[in-house]
Amino acid sequence: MLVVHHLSHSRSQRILWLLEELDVPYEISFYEREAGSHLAPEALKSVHPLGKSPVITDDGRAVAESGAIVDYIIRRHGAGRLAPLPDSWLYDQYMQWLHYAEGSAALPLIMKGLASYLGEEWRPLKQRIDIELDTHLSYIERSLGERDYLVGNTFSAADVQMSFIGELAALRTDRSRYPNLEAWVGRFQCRPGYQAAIRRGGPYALGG
Ligand SMILES: N[C@@H](CCC(=O)N[C@@H](CS)C(=O)NCC(=O)O)C(=O)O
Repeated sequence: MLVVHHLSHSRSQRILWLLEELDVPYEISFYEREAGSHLAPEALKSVHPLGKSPVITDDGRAVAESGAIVDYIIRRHGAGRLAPLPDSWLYDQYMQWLHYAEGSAALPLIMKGLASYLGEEWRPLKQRIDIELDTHLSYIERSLGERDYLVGNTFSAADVQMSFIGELAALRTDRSRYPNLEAWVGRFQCRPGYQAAIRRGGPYALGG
């Protein structure tokens, strides 16, 4: 049985969502963030040395890092759903979004959260982060253009992987400056699979 090691209010929400979209059976092992630090509890390190979420176990083996987990679930349990055909150009675009979410787009969002602890003398760094943030959100905004979803205008696992970026953007900037992105977030949050994942995994509120 596939087990999602689910940290409250975290990126593992999107793994629950993907499994709900695919209707793949799974169990949840719940972990609460530490009071004060909001870090993951030590117990997650017994699943994977990083002690981060998401991490899944399937047939006793652990897979960490959300892009790799999404790819694993699609390949092993997707039965051809929620991803383009592997030999198509759309698949190359799909793969780009899968890597881009955590490899590039997440960085300024995470940095901006951490930089909020720094004083006024760090203003040049904060300005640089804001420029980077706008570069990435503008790119997503343009890519969405007139489309409803990121790859070929069809909902795919790339939208699931990128969802954290769209959601966290609301906390880090005025997201309404990116209307296509804002509409895309509203669209995917209405999906029955997204709602089912919240019912099963518990409340999901990004912060910090
Ligand atoms: N790039 C990793 C990021 C993993 C990560 O940092 N997860 C956060 C939750 S959103 C976490 O586990 N934070 C708790 C901690 O660092 O102790 C992924 O996408 O899986």
